[in-house]
Amino acid sequence: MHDEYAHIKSQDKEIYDAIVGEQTREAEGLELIPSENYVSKAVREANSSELTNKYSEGYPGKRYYGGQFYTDIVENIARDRAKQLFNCKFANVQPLSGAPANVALYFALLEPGDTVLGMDLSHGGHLTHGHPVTYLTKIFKFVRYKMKNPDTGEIDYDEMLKVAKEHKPKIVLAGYSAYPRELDYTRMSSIAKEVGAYAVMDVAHIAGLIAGKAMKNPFDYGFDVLTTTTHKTLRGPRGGMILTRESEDIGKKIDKSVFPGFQGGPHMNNIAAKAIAFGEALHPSFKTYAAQILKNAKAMEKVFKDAGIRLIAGGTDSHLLLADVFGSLNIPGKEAEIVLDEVGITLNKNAIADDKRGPMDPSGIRFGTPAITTRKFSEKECARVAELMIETLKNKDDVTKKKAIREEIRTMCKQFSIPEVFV
Ligand code: DSN
Repeated sequence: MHDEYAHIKSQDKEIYDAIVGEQTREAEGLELIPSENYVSKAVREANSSELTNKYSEGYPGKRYYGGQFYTDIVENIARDRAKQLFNCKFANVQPLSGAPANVALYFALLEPGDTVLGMDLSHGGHLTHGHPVTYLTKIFKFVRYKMKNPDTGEIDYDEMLKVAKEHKPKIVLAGYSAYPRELDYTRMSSIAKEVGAYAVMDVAHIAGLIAGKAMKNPFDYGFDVLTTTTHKTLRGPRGGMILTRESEDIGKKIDKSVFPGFQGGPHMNNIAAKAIAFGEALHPSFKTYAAQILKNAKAMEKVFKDAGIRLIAGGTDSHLLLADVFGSLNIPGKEAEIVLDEVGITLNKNAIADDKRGPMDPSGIRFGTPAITTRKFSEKECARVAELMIETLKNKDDVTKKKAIREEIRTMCKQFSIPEVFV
């Protein structure tokens, strides 16, 4: 099993041990962090290929260094597959991850001092959507909209329009890292048009669900730009990407902003891995995978609801759930994360809407189904995992009970080993 790392083993024992440790942790535990997944062996092979040796500043056909015959092939394929997946006309596949993709996009479309209208961070927005700890807030202005009611998840579109009219943003931004509902894209893009802004969505969390046609594609409802990571539901290597529905003009600005505006040489090994993952996502089986992610999340939602545990937004339309464990079980998010880790379930503590507790020990936990669905869990196993989560939390000090749960999870993991081939 570990022979694939024979060279690391003979050369660098410390790193070898850490890699094998991680390999075992992933094999023997359940990954419920909704932004994580398992990639295919083909994706991992591309990531460790000779392409890591090559500098390729520029774009296919227009590079600054020689020797680009094969890198151009790889990047063109990645771009074409991305456009096909998201039904759009332009793709830049060079962003090193989601945060750099968002920063490059802001600099492509905005001037210093311009305004972005995004989701309130405590209601599910992301750091790069204007958290005060980021440098972005020194350059651009960020104004907010929220959910109207955290128990239904409905976005306050009237407030969004009001704030948009008042602040005249250049970007109306959708897309969240802790919000589980479908959006009214038509309403959002019309608000953007009304104030002369670009409608942009950071689809990082749900990119695979859009590509797999399990959730709506914002481009079909008037959105101009999507940014994303490639490693969450899309099940590719860690990385980012920017897509635009039509405009050649925006595309040119984005290319210039990613390179030379913001990044240096693209990571061509990673772009090859993206191309392979996009190829997998174009395969018909990916639609089945995406649909199953949603069914599995619904199965977990039912168990939590039946147990009377409050779910933010009242449940989920996507791959993720956010449970108010402090409000419902009097267990802080941090403790819940630790206790569940002890039985082999990895998830993350997370702030809930208008959380009274601090970000390092918030009221909620966030979890989801992309990785366990890759493992071929169906609704039955997901419901059982949800039951085990609740049982663990309710018996957090019962060592014997937790040991039994750990064993049950180990057995499930053996039965559903992590696959290496998806198509
Ligand atoms: N860290 C990612 C997540 O877990 O949602 C977002 O960048």
